[in-house]
Amino acid sequence: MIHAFSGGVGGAKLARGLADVVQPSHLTIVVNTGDDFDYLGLRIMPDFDSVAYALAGLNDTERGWGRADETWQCRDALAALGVDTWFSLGDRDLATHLLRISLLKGGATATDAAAEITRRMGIACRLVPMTDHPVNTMVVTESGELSFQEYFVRQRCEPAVAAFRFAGVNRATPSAAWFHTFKQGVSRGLILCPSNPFVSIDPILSLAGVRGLLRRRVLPVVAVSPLVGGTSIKGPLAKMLTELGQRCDVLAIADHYADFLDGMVIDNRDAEFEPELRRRGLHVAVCDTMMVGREVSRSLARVSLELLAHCGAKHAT
Ligand code: FO1
Repeated sequence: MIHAFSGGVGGAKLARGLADVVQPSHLTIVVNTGDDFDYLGLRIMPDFDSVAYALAGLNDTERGWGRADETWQCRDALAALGVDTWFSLGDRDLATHLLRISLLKGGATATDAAAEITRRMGIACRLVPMTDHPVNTMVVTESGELSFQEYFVRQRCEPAVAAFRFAGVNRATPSAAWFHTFKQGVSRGLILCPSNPFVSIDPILSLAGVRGLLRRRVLPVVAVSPLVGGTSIKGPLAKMLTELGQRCDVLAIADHYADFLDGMVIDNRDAEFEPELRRRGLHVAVCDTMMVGREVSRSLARVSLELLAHCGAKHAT
């Protein structure tokens, strides 16, 4: 079994590559739920849905979130009724939210609902929310604390960030749907998708027992850098690093995971950092990480898996 931790957009692209090259029964993708929130009576799980749509081939590749061939009639009709539609739900996307809320209202957990939705979408690998407990990523900014979607969508990531908090994480446990195989030593390794370390991967690492387990070095861990040429392709990572007073390069990512990381995949444009990463004891692969199409996603998945196997072999010796 291979495990991958993922956020939304960037993670979804690698997830699709992994799903193309790993036997489905051997792949578990664990998705951040810190971005999830309730909107118009629906339970929105943006990162989960971004990965699910990508795996099912339903995603809008241009926008990065939501479904392809989307229409917005419901949103526009809501706006005409005077509803503040700061968060756009497309008509096709709504089908997912309606199905999810009906399952949840019927007593399903988030994991149960995810299993049902992925089954109906024809997704063969295991795609699971990190936890069934409520965890809300809060962004501490100069103008106060904001919920993640308030920060990300309503305020377009404009406020400068000072810190992050995962409200509820102390009462949250990882979902058994993935943590059981993870902690039993069944996993051949963990791939950290090229997602934002602060708001996409850290919520998963903060769940009870996860980071502690990784620190015991029970399985190899490879991170695919979310930075390319010292900047983030999409999303606010580069801005966040700067605002937090950190360096904005692949070394910052390596530092972030330093207590358990074995290897890193970096882009050709960051090759100058390879010697320093190796000096820090990491195994490194350098390749094209800009997943502009399915073939690049696949080849990045292959490179990540090879590096993971290499790290695993070193672990064993
Ligand atoms: N992102 C936006 O920038 N604006 C939106 O209106 C928006 C709506 C939306 C609806 C469903 C969904 O699954 C995702 C949506 N996203 C939207 C993306 C999402 O909020 C973020 O990309 C993630 O939370 C960050 O990983």
